Amino acid sequence: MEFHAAPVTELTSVPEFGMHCLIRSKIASIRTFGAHVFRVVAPERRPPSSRMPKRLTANKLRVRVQTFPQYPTIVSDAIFGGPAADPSVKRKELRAQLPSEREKQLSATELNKKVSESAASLRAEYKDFGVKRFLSSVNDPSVTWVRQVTAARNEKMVMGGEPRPIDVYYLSDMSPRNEDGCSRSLGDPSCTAIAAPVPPRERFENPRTLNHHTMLGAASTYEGINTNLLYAGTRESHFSWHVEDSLLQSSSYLQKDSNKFWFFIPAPERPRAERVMREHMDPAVLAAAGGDVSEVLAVKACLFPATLFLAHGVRVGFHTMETGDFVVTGYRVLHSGFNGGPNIASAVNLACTGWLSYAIEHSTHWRTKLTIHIPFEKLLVLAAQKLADGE
Ligand SMILES: O=C(O)CCC(=O)C(=O)O
Repeated sequence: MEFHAAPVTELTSVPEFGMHCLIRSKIASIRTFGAHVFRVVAPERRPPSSRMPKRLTANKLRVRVQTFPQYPTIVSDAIFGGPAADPSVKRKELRAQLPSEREKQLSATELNKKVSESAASLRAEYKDFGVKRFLSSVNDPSVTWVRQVTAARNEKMVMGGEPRPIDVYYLSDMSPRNEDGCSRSLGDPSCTAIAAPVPPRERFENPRTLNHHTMLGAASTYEGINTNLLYAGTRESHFSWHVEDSLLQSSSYLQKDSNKFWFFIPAPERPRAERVMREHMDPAVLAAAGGDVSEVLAVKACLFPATLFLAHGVRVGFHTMETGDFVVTGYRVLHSGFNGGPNIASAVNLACTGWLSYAIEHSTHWRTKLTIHIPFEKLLVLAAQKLADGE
């Protein structure tokens, strides 16, 4: 079985009133393939880029520090021939069993230096870097945490083998500058109740306008959901398997430079994919998550190789994202991927009425848990009002 290619529609321009109509026209394709790609071929037709926030030289940036090969922790010991977890041993809570999200505060100068050192080490060590190398390095046993039991019968994690992982820096989830005038970012002057007039062209041409016409356009501001965030990728930086908050659709636009590589699991394949994860996940981790795979996924630390799903009969989509591509993932579509080198992407969530059934399911599942609850009932009423007003 092979990855299926996500379908690509070539565009000669971004439609004046945003892309939501185009996206809606491809809903069936998104459901089948997990994602649909809109490629704005001509550079001069592409929307203007969102820009990184201005910063003073002294300002520190919050940078995610990853490794290549990645630290996997949540696969079953059985994968590497280890003993099964001992149920009598005291376990930590879920987050403590997963790789700690390493972060560093770096100035732009420090970051640039680290990124070039990292790229040089990676080039020296992995000349053949690409999709194949990435997939074979996910859950590489030489960088696997091994469980050890202390005298007090507690469990601790130590690194197995003699790993030589290289630090990789990912500047992700960055709020862009507000000057775009799309009124969706906190602090944007037009985010106030009485918005300052903004030239329509500026709005419509910007990738951030994607959700102005979707149900989320009527929602209050949820930073990173209906405001876009920027992702400054570096060689070998990755994003783990996850679904979007509130099971929303996502749209990621590659503004410039190196390719981003994506894997998608279409929504109908989700139960099968969850079964594969459940079977290969460390039982202790799963137990800490109350047996709920979505709880583990929510921590965004799952690094199963996409080929594992393929090998178990799950349909998996793949796409090599180029500059000018909008990758739109469907509701509740699991996706993961990595960056081939330095690049900048801008991503935002969106929701059409098809989202409602997912919103109900999501709120039922997460009702008692700490997460963002988008008041979908209110959005439904607002959407109905808009319709009644002929908008
Ligand atoms: O580019 C990234 O790191 C995250 C991509 C993603 O998951 C999305 O845009 O939905």
